[in-house]
Amino acid sequence: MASPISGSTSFDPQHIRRDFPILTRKVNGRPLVYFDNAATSQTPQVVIDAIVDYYSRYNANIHRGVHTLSQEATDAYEQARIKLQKHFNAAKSYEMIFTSGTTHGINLVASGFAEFLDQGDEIVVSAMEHHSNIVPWQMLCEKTGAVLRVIPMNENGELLVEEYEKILSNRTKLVFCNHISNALGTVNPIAHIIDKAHQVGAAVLIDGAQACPHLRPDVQALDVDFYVASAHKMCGPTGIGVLYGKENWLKKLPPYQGGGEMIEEVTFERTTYAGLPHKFEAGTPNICGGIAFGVAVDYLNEIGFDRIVGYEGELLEYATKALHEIDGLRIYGTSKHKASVISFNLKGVHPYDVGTIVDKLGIAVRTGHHCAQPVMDYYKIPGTVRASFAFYNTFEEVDVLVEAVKKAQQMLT
Ligand code: 7TS
Repeated sequence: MASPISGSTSFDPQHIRRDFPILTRKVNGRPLVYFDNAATSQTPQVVIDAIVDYYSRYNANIHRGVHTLSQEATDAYEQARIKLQKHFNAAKSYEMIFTSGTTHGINLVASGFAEFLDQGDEIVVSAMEHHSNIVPWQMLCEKTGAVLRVIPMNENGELLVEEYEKILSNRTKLVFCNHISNALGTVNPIAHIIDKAHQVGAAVLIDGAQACPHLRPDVQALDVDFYVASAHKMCGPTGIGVLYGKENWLKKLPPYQGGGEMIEEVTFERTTYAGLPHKFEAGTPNICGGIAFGVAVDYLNEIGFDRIVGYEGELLEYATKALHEIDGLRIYGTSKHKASVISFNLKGVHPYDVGTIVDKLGIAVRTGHHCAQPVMDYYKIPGTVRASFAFYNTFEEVDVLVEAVKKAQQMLT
């Protein structure tokens, strides 16, 4: 299939690729084709520079020193929090809590909610959650006697919204759903999910790990109670993420960890906690990571999410069509509302074997259950091959993948 002209949305991926040093490397003697962006994205030079600059010029602990370096580091870290506030359109910068990533943010909320749940209360999750949005709620149910309910999905990988509405009742205390599924790429109707949950008085946490690389959520417009994301899927470093929480919820939730910097006053008899956001940020945080996260968000906004989503949509359409043409290839996740994630299998072939062969050809894809075993159980498969695209990928790279999958098929069947 002939590739369409790259940049038909006034987008020049070749120009953008120059920002990413890793994209020039070879793997197994071939140019790297990086299609594992849903696992982690690659890092542009500006973010690498910010990390080097921090450790070269102003590495110091924050919020505790009067010396210049400490003040510079504190300012840069707090500036990053403000960048995140603006990015997510939160009302207050202290509603943005730095975490180590999505998993940490979810666990922080789950552990705090133990105080608000009674026997028989209900927690609702979707059928297409990542394990990090299932296991913490199961642990919470064990601790509190609450019951986990599941929003089912259909063969296309779309949530059954009418079933969700039937599950909701005055017993529902919390609803959790991913904005975009990592295993299927489905973009879920979260505005509707949030609205319906609020009608029965339940709080909602949206897992934005897969959405934030592709779109810019407006937490006030969504009226969401909690929203979590990881920097490493947004061109930032690993080990840093953000939890947005509405001020009233964050005030009510107890701290997740005790330690330095999260207190107002400590005696051996009693401790009073610091205000937001420090109450949830015990100990020395990932200072450099926070600063670099802010730089990554600036970088994405400079490119512009409209352009990112437009171009990735073209890549998705092109790749879907080309892969469909391979006999015996099935794509899982065919919702009309999809991000640039394609999960597929070749008939009679284990996904791991496809992954191994395409790696030999320089292509990075993920294989396995993608930490979403219930999704795999639904389709009665052990896993899939998953190609996930970012704005720095090209149509030519899709062609390389399609040829490699054909080759794998010839070798394995
Ligand atoms: N939620 C979703 C929807 C995810 O896709 C992931 C990571 C997480 C939560 C956890 O994020 P973390 O940054 O705390 O690890 N997903 C994947 C993936 O699809 N392949 O590798 C990691």
